[in-house]
Amino acid sequence: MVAQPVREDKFSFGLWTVGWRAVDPFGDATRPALDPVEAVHRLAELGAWGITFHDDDLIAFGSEDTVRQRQIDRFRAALDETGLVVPMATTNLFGHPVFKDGALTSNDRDIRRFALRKILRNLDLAAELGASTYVLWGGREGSETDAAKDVRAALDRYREGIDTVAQYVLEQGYDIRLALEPKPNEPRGDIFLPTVGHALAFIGELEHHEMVGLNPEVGHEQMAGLNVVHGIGQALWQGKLFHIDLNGQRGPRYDQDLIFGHGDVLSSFFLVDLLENGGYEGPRHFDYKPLRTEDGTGVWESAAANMRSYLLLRERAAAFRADPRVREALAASRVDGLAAPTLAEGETVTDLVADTGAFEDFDVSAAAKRGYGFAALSQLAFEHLLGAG
Ligand SMILES: [Mn+2]
Repeated sequence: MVAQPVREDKFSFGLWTVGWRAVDPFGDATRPALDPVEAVHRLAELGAWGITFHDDDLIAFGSEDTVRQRQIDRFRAALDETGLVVPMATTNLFGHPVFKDGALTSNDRDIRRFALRKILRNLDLAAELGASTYVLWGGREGSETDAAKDVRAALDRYREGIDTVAQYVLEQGYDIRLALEPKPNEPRGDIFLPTVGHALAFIGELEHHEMVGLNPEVGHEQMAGLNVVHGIGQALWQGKLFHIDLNGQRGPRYDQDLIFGHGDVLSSFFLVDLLENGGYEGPRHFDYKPLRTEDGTGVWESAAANMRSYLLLRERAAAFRADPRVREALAASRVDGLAAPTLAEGETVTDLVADTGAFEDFDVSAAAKRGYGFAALSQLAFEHLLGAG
């Protein structure tokens, strides 16, 4: 019997996920609009802990101040009633036609200034609602033709934009960290900061790099054909996993935003194992889209399915780690051996050169013959994943 989701699991959902009306490039909406207040209540009933939003998910673009305030008040009242928290917020810098050539990297300076103001206004709201992470996904930051962009200038402006937002957070004294979300393509033909690796390298160039990390999305790395477990592992290693978007994706194709686990299930298993054992304590945030075929019932069933998938995988990963056969297989595969530094304590490179056992007298053919037993280890993981462990 799988555990039911509880607040301590830190499951959160974007308002735009359950609220997606299923408009796609080929067809109209298949579902009516969802009131954010209803989303808060339904998610709380299902056992979620948090809800996140883009400014425009909560308040329609261009709303008058009184309308905006009324929406915020209704939303806040629903949060107070249910105890749901807002751990993260973000800005929609992709929906309105004004952002068709990007926001922070639009060739049009006035649009870049407008985009910054749009971010700062929603940052104030995020702080007011208690968010500790502010995500920046640059969906329109990119191009379809290399003639359209000076990439180095675009990165200068991208850096300037993030530095300006970080400066504002510091000046306002907000307890908020920024998290960049990489994606290789869609909606732009090519998006800047396409992968975890690109974004990590970019962060190193920022003035306030210490307060900027990542919000990687499972499907986005997989769209680029990359191993998301390795990407998340490196983000953790660099202390930059500030937030995460969990979902499913079947290889390099359009962004599917499937239910978590409904894409590469083995990768999902190892990802949960990593998150649970790798020191990540942030939200388990689902950025998925209920299938276009679903009605209202299907929307909430799919929301529950994300949490259930995570809990099942967490249970299977724990069983995998606790199995004595797995421990033996890990030892036989020398997985722990990788944790031992390659040079001895105090050993210098000169000492290494003087060590004939490391080279001149090293039995290369014997070492080359030894198998690693990874097949057996991998099969044990697979069997635990299927509940056969
Ligand atoms: Mn996605």
